[in-house]
Order: sequence, then C-alpha cells, then structure tokens
Amino acid sequence: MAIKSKHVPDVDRLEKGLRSGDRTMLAQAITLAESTLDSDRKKSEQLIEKLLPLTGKSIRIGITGVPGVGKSTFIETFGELLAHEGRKIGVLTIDPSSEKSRGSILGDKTRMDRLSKNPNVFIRPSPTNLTLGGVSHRTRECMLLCEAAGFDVILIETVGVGQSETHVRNMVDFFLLLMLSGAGDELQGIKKGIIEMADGLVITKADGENIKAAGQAVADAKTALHLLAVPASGWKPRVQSVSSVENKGIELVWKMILEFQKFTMTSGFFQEHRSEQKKKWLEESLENLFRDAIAQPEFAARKEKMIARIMNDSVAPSEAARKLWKSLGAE
Ligand SMILES: Nc1nc2c(ncn2[C@@H]2O[C@H](COP(=O)(O)OP(=O)(O)OP(=O)(O)O)[C@@H](O)[C@H]2O)c(=O)[nH]1
Ligand SMILES: [Mg+2]
Repeated sequence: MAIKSKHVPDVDRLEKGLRSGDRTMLAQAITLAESTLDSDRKKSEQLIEKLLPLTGKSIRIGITGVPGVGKSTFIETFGELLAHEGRKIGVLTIDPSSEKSRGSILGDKTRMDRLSKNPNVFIRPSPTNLTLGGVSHRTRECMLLCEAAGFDVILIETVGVGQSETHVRNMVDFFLLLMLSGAGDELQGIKKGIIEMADGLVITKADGENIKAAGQAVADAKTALHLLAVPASGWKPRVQSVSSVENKGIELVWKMILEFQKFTMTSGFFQEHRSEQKKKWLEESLENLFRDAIAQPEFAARKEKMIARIMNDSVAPSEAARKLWKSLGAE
C-alpha cells in the first residue's frame, strides 16, 4: 500500500518555508520524503536538490544501545543541554520494533516530552516499515531537510539490534554506544562489531545504587577498547558514565564529541568520511532501486515465466537473468 502525503504544499513553498526554519514545513517536507508515491518522490528529490547547498553544516550523531539502556532519556537531557547553549537540535528515531507496534515510538514521545516542547528542538520518529531497505535512504533525506531548516546538531536514535545501527553508522559523524553497567564482561551480548563502530561509549544510569557498578563498567569498557585496533579515524574511542535523570556526565559527552570533531577536522578525516558516506548513499540507493524493481508484481510474473522456460531447458538460467535484467530498463 502506498503511503501518501496529504496536503503537502508545493516544492517552492516548502523550499521557502525550510529556508526560514519553519517547523511545520519541515514536518511536511519529511512526510513528502517518506511517501512511497512516485510523484511525491520526484517532488522530494527536487526539494532536496534545491536545498543541498544548505545541508552538511551540522554535527551528525548516532546513538545506539539495547532496548531500555536509556537512549531516549539521554537524548532528552543531552538535547536540553545543547538547546540551552543556543543550538538547534533535530532528533530522528529509527525503531525497527515499530514494524510490529507503534508502542515504542509513542513511548519515546512521552519520554521526550520536555524536549519536544523546546522551541530549539524538532523530534521526528522515522518508521522503518515503509519499504524493505528504505531505512537509510529516508533517514538521510530527513537529516538533510533538518539541516536545511537550520538544525545544527542531528541526533539519530536507533536500537542496537539488527541492521539499523550499520545504516546509522553510515550516515553520522560520531557514533555513540550506550551500555548498561553491571551486566557482566560479556558486554551484554552487544556484538563486538558494534563496539568497533563506536567513537564513544557511555555507561548509562550511573546513579543511586548503580554508581559503583557504573565505575566498574567504565573500567571494563576501557579494557575492551584497548584490545581493539585504532579505527581509521585515528581517534581512540572514550568512555564516559552518565546519569540522565540526575544530569551527571552529560556535558562531558558533548565535550568528547566536540574534541572528536576538532581532531577529525584537523586530520581531514571528517571531510573524507562524509565523502565516503555520499558514495555509500549512492550504492545503497542503487540497491534499493533494484530491490524495489524486482519486487514489482509485473517483474515477478515475468520471472515465473522465465522459470518455466528454464525448467524445460529452453533457456539457461544465466541468459534468463540477463533477459530479466534488460526488461527492467523498459519500465
Ligand atoms: N536511574 C536511571 N534510570 C534511567 C536513566 N535513564 C533512563 N532510565 C530509565 O530507563 C528506562 C528506559 O529508558 P529509555 O530512555 O526509554 O531507554 P531507551 O534506550 O530509549 O529504550 P527503547 O527506546 O525502548 O530502546 C526508563 O524507565 C528510564 O526512566 C538514568 O540516567 N538513571
Ligand atoms: Mg527510546
């Protein structure tokens, strides 16, 4: 079923609205970007093209961690700190569990209640159930739209299970992994691969009875990081414990991110990384287009016919594949 964008203004009005930082227009532009309707797609692409010169000026931060680790609560306290400094923060959440229910997204909304009322903050949950593989495509577009509307810190929350964190890693400058303390040296089943992707680790809920365990978790995490090779950025990931409810350690995470930015900008990695990500975006877009094309019923019907021909040996599978491939271009 196509997800339509209702009552969205035309491209010129949206462009003007975003240039003046209009949040309603931003929300509508995102709705347009998320639409699966071909005509909306085209409009969205036009809009983004017009706005491209305004994009890229934010610091893009991905925040991941197992369900319940405290991502949304962290974003709320962190976001308030940044908003207080006069920054404008765009928060995008990607929640694979929303494929089954909207519960989590609604939960996030209530948990970011204070933040969502802040005039310097724009929060938008990104449903991932629109099309298979469409996750990163749309989130990137939403990110660019937020930047064009003047948001200078982009926070992307994603649950650290499955594929979504790799998608997010591919579109952010800094990747922050949140972890619980007291869950043992197994690092809570978080795959080593995810730790390797992180530029910073945060031990959450370092308050009350948890303080001692949090201190131990920081030491354990530091040991774990020592065993890893230094990443391509040359930046050695750091560990910080925080309490989002008591507002402790939060500003140190921001300091860490600013230091990272300075370090990678000086070395040139920051810009190189962004260029790599643009190439990756192209690759992923191509894959998405291909996947969408072969998921069309007309294509599936042609494939079925081709299978029948393969079965009675009137065509070889490789040639059948080439014929099917050529038929895609005609659409
Ligand atoms: N004591 C304490 N509890 C916290 C802290 N941060 C979050 N929590 C609690 O932990 C629970 C989960 O917090 P969330 O921020 O919703 O966690 P999340 O990682 O966003 O969860 P999902 O979005 O469901 O993956 C909530 O009950 C929070 O109140 C903290 O700093 N200290
Ligand atoms: Mg959350």
